[in-house]
Amino acid sequence: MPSLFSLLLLAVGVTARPSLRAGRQAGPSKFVVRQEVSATANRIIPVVVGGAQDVFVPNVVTAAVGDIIQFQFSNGNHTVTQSAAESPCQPLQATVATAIHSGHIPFEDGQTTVGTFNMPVTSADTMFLYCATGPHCQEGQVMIVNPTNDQQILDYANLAAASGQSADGTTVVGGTVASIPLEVAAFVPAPAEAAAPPAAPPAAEAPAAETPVAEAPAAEAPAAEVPGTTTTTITVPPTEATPAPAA
Ligand SMILES: [Cu+2]
Repeated sequence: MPSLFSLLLLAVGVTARPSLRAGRQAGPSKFVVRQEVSATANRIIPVVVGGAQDVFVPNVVTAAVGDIIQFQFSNGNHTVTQSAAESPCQPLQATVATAIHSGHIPFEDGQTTVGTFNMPVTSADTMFLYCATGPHCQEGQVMIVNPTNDQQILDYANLAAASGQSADGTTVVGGTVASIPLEVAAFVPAPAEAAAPPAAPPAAEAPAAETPVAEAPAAEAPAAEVPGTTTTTITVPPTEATPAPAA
């Protein structure tokens, strides 16, 4: 009896899996791109690079030969660089001269155009891509074109996370660097950082009441990882002696 019951459980487990998978694919709208992209060729497939998070969206694309993947570079400074499957975060360019590399393409607050890298798909082979900026690759900024199974992107991301450091590509290869107007881009830029705080206030006491507007958004700005963008908005009064009664 127990064995029959466990057999039943097994059967249920087996049949449940496909529907789980289907549910996953049907999930967020960004993955709809993947489903629509399988049949015909000669389409432009947008992929957003960076933004509020250092990722590719979507990070799995099924493309036909003749399609063009248009990487649209959002906030930060990123690349699209091809690696071998087993060597994430390392440029395949080092051994294969035709391997993809976009170069570094930034997006800064206030930009009205968006840098793009238009990559024609010339082969149906699986292609492994990463961002070569800083630790972005280790942090998960990787993607796959034409994966052979659903697990591949996870394996690639895990391998990337375990890799030591990224290496940069050297030459822009495999696509065209261009730009599009921001209003037709596939993303809304991350909120601009608060404007630089006003020059040092002459009086130490006055500004406290005047500045509540400037302080709130600055703390929320998600740009902690962007190199060279240190916003020091917290104005600490010179006097430290403030015996706080609270523990
Ligand atoms: Cu990046």
